[in-house]
Order: sequence, then C-alpha cells, then structure tokens
Amino acid sequence: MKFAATVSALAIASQAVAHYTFPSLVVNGVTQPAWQNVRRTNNFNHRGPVQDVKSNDIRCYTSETNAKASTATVAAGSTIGFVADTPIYHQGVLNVYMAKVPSGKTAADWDGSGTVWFKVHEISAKTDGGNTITWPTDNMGTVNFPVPKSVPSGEYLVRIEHIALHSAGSANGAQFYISCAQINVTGGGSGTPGPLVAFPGAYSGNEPGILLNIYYPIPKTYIQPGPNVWRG
Ligand SMILES: *[C@@H]1O[C@H](CO)[C@@H](O)[C@H](O)[C@H]1NC(C)=O
Ligand SMILES: [Cu+2]
Repeated sequence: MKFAATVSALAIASQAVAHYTFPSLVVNGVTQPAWQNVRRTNNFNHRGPVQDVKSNDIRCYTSETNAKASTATVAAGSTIGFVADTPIYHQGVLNVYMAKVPSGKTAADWDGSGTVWFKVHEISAKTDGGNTITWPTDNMGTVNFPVPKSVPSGEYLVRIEHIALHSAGSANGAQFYISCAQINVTGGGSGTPGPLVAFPGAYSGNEPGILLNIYYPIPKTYIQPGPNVWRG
C-alpha cells in the first residue's frame, strides 16, 4: 500500500512538470543545438504553456526573453523539423505556420506581426464517430514537415504550436506550447501562400477544436484549429 501511494504521488508530480518546448531545428537531417535557430522562449526553464490566445505570446512566446536566433538556410521542397526537449506529453494537436519576412527586414529583426502566417503542416486527432479519440502526436519527439516547394525564396519565421487539450473544457484551458525558428529559403518558386492569419487573431479561444472536453462525451469528430494547410 505504501509503495502504491508513493508511486501515484510520483506520477502526479511528474505530470505537473511534464511540459515541453521545441528548442531545436532539424536542418538537412541534422538536429541543431537548442535555441540556435529557434528563438529562446519565455518558458525555456519552467516549460509552461501560453493559455491566452489573445496575448502577444501566442505568436512566438518571447515577450520576456526578446530572443533572436541565427537564421538557417534551407532549400524549398526539403524537409525540416522541430525537436522537442521532452517528447510531447499531453494529448493534443499540432500546427506549423510560416510567415515571410517583409522587405527591409530580416528574420532576426522581424517580430512576425500582421496577417502574414500560413499553415504548412498539421497533425490532428483521430476520431471514429464517438467510440474513441486518439492523438497521433503522443510521445512524438521530432516533428518533420516539408518547406513547400513553390514558396518564394527569402527569409521566414516558422512557428510550431502543440495545443494540449487535456484541460480544454473551460475557457483558456487549452495549453499552447510554441516556438519560432528563423529560416532563409533558397530555390523557391512563385507560389502565393494562404490563407493568411495573424497571431494573436487567428484564434478566438472558442473554436470547437480549442474549447472542448476530450473525455466525455468522446467527441464524434474533431475540427483542427486554424486555416487549411498551404501545400504549394
Ligand atoms: C539567404 O539566401 C540568399 C541566397 O543564397 C543569400 O543571398 C542571402 O544572403 C541569405 N540570407 C541570409 C540571412 O542567410
Ligand atoms: Cu504540461
């Protein structure tokens, strides 16, 4: 009995601290050092989430660090990725967005404001009409995705978000684990990425994929937050 009580106390403690960040970019198959190409986020120590979708931290979560990173060169059409410091722990879904740096700015000095972000990747929940809901991001340590082949060449911010939904049944309960990388795309095309959204602005917090109880009743379907993926 004593042993069981200790084990469950430990399980609760590890649940409380088991947050995560996405500090590393994968470029040409090589995982770069933490916070080299990714702007160091406010939560680099405590690793807690953003829960206010209307705050500026919903964009890159750098209001306290004001961090800049070094810009990685990547070819259009190639695969890049983010690596989590701890495999994704909470049940949830994932999106990756990009935003082109406006002329006159660099990825290192641009804040990503404006209606400029398009989605390039998503990993949603799997549902079957109400019997089960499963989470393909569970235990994922690396999130790979293609830089669309026809994206115009130039510098971009790349923003990953994992939306943890275990407490999403009440307002501001969903937890956003976010970071932004800086890349320079070479060999791009003449595509027109879209639809474009702003952060904050993309989410109201009331979306059926953000404000929901994932446990009971089991959702019949799941609607991924944000615009459709632009594939170039
Ligand atoms: C981005 O790539 C272009 C083309 O190779 C190069 O001219 C430019 O200097 C690069 N910029 C950065 C910040 O790496
Ligand atoms: Cu957590």
